Amino acid sequence: MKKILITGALGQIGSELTVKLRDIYGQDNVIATDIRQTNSEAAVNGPFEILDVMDANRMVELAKEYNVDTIMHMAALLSATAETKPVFAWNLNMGGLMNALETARELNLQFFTPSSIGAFGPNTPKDNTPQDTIQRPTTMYGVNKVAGELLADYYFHRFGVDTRGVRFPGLISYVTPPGGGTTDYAVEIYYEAIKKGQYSSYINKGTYMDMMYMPDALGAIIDLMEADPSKLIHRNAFNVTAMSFDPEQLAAEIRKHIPGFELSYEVDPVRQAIADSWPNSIDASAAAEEWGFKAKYDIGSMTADMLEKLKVKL
Ligand code: AKB
Repeated sequence: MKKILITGALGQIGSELTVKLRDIYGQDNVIATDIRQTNSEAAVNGPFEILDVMDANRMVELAKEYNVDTIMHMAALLSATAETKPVFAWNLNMGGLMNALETARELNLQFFTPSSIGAFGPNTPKDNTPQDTIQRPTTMYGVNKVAGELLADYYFHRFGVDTRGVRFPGLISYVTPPGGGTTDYAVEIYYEAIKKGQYSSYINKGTYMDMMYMPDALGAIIDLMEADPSKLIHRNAFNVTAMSFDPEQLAAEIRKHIPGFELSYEVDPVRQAIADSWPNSIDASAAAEEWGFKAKYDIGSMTADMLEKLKVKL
């Protein structure tokens, strides 16, 4: 991994991933692409190109022009948005992925794309969800993610493309807000805690979901991409997680720093149903065994860092 093209580089993961990869591999060796340009660090601090992931020709042309050896496909619609626009979600999530896989096949590139805990469904074992288990998701996002895991496996077995991926839990960061996800409450709560001292959660108390702080997510991507391929048994869908909590537990952590913080509920039935269909906690032992995955942040250290950084930002 020496020269990398990233799709969706101005999204929640992409904006921080681009900056981190530029620190490691050099500013000119990470080509950020997105459907729109902003003045964020990822867009101005190195090569940036406009790319609609539905445009297969431009994707290949850019990969050729910059002579990249790796493609990281991050552009996707998240779970809650996908539920409101299922046909568009299918077209974008699957069309973009196929274009990225084809680009990798044609140019012999290493390939990364994230799957998600959304690839599990209501009949998946809910606690300590195994790496290999039942996957019958009931959301369009989940259908996309399972199909994506299988496609990435297919491109490895059929064409020898060096495809790799993880199943991310909810990702929490103070840099770029997420958009359209089910786990986003766990980011919004920090902003509102600082701004208003209170938060009304659309996810109900007692709803446990896996979460991870962004520095651990970036570390997981880089470690997996650098991992010895002969050690990888699963390749495209490693369970990774750092913690599992419900809104009450997160609020209790926030109160250690903002004692008067108040949490109330206004449950959104759509996002609650999605959350109810996902695991409470997943087992990341395959990632630990095959490429040494280990998260550094827990709910306490993440909350302390989030609040410190957001206080400065806000
Ligand atoms: C979402 O909530 O849609 C994402 C995810 C868990 O994949 N954060």
